[in-house]
Amino acid sequence: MNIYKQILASKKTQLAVLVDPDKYNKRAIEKLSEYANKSFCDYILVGGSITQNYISQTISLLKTHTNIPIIIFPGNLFQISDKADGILLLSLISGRNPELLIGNHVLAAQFLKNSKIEIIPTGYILIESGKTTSVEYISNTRPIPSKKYDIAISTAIAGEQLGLKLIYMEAGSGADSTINTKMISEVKKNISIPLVVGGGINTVEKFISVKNAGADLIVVGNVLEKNIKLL
Ligand code: 1GP
Repeated sequence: MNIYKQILASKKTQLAVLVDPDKYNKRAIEKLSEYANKSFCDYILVGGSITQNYISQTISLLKTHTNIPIIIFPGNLFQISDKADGILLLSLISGRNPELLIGNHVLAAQFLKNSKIEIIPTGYILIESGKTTSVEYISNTRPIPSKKYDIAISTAIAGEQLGLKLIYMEAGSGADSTINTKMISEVKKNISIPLVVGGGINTVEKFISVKNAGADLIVVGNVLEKNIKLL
């Protein structure tokens, strides 16, 4: 299976469910898998801003309950594992923190080269969402202001020009508001690689508006920790 080809080939907006290993115990993982298997969940992302433990165990447990592709969404260097099917190799291109642009990638490079997991180079763009999010604080970077469309567009274009394969626009997990639909549609119009959008999408209505704005892949995490039935 090639995850990136699957993303490119999809004719519909796809859904990725985010699992933070710190927030899911064994029972919760079983339940999530049960719901994911009977819903339209296309991928499971595993990771979190400060998660350090259990990523391999979480992935292995998920794999005993589902065949949905598991992709690491690494919040830090502790979150790499060869148990997953793929990894979003994030470059935090909205920020100017060299460790998150290249430093950590150098440290992880040989491990990833020796593993069999699919590497998906991803331009990660933080957008301001009304309050300081964990990812903003931990990454020590400033998000792009929510109405600065030109900065977001140029950042996404630069990511594509650098050869990145996905653009992931992030409001931050549990964000008060999702990225506004004009920002999403303006960025989408200006790139030809798939656009991933996540952060604060906690109702069906918000999901549909992000979808209609042009997201190719939507990431939902926080709300499912509280109400898995929404899936
Ligand atoms: C966070 O975009 C993801 O990195 C998902 O956000 O947890 O708010 O759904 P939520």
